[in-house]
Amino acid sequence: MNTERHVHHSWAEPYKIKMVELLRMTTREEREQAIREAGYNTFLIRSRDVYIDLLTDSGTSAMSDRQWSGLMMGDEAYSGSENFYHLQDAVREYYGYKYLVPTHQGRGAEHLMSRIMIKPGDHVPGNMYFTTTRLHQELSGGTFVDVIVDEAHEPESTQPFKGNVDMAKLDKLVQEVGAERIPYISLEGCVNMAGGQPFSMANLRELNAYCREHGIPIMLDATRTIENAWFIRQREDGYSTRSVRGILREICDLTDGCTMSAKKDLLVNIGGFFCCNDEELFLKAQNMVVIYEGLHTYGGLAGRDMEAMALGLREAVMEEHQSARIGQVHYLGQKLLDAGVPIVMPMGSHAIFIDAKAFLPHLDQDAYPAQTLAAELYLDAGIRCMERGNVSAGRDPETGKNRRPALELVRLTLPRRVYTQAHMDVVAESVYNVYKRRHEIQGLKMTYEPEYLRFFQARFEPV
Ligand code: P71
Repeated sequence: MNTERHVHHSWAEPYKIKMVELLRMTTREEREQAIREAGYNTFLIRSRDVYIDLLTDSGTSAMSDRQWSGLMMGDEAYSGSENFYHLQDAVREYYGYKYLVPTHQGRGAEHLMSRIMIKPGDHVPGNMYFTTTRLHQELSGGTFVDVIVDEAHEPESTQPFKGNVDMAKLDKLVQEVGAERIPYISLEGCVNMAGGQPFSMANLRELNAYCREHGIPIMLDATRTIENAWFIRQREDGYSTRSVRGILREICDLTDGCTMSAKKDLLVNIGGFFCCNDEELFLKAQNMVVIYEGLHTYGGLAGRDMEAMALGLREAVMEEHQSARIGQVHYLGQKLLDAGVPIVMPMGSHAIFIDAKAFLPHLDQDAYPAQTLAAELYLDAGIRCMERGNVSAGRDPETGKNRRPALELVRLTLPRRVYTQAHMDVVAESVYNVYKRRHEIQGLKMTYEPEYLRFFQARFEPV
């Protein structure tokens, strides 16, 4: 069934603007002071000093009038809030998992799942690491093992499904450590650290068959899985006329549960959850959530937050929403491509990722090219983006050395329903400005390094 409501070739937004938030523009001098005070770390800049904020798509979406109305329907009962049941209904309808445990955000769900499912000495395969996900696995005594296809680590590879699991890598791990040391495989949709790269349904079906045979559960990181469903519709044979919600359901039916940061796909500013189909696992998660997050019918959220999430989910599965959302990302990407700026291909879901190694080839990776480029972009026009390279990857726990990942990227991340096409033009112009004088750009050295997730709070100085 073709669910397209209008025949059109543009990605135009399926909404109009009812309220606006004024932006502050700064002078070059002000920005120089701000980035110095922030230790050349864009996480540490005050948002009042930012013009266009492309740090993240996490919790930065604009909610609809319906979602704002939903906030007013918050049932702030300590226990059994009506909004919990609305959320449970929506999650069952669209994702299809039996059991739901709300959490304050994604890492709250990762914490529960890692604590419950991982035993010390276990190995947890995944289609590339995510920072918080891997840390929670390690804190539970597990070791993350990367089983994504090789192309995911190659910025120029145009393989349409660079989020796929390499079945040979997975099988090698199973042969080496045995299926009983693998509590689950962690499968992420639109793999963030690879550039927002989707997995294909064909790959998931193969993974499902393999995991059934070996008794390994598949736990989905559902954070951007609706966007992944959109790419399956666009790129995979046999799916072009299928609905996003139908594809989403097919994905979830091939997995055993999920962790979710609702701050992305679900168009809310805060929220997350853990889901599963296994009753025993659910009872453990439901019991553990009361220690760390809150009662099992709110998990650290207000009733109103759960209502906004339930309504956001209904909007997120709309084809016209995904068309505009991803259309805008690709509009920006095309402008950068046309200007000759090296970006990760194919363009992914939530961001355009600049290849900082190719942009600043004269810098060694331990001079932090992506961190440097992020600071330069801020200086040029007040556009804030995020480093996703050597700083984010952290140190190898064995050697204590920087991990020096293959991908050294700067992420221009688009909040959903927030910025306009004209803003994208400004971003492209500013990136091009910096690109023209790339040869003059010098690197950074780290002057302060916190123990965990260093990229959030590390400080730098120009070399
Ligand atoms: C993003 C974030 C937020 C973030 C987190 C850590 C470092 C920098 C920025 C969060 C994710 C995510 C995936 C795939 C789990 C989480 C954690 N992404 N999985 O991209 O992308 O969720 O932030 O709600 O705790 O800016 P949480």
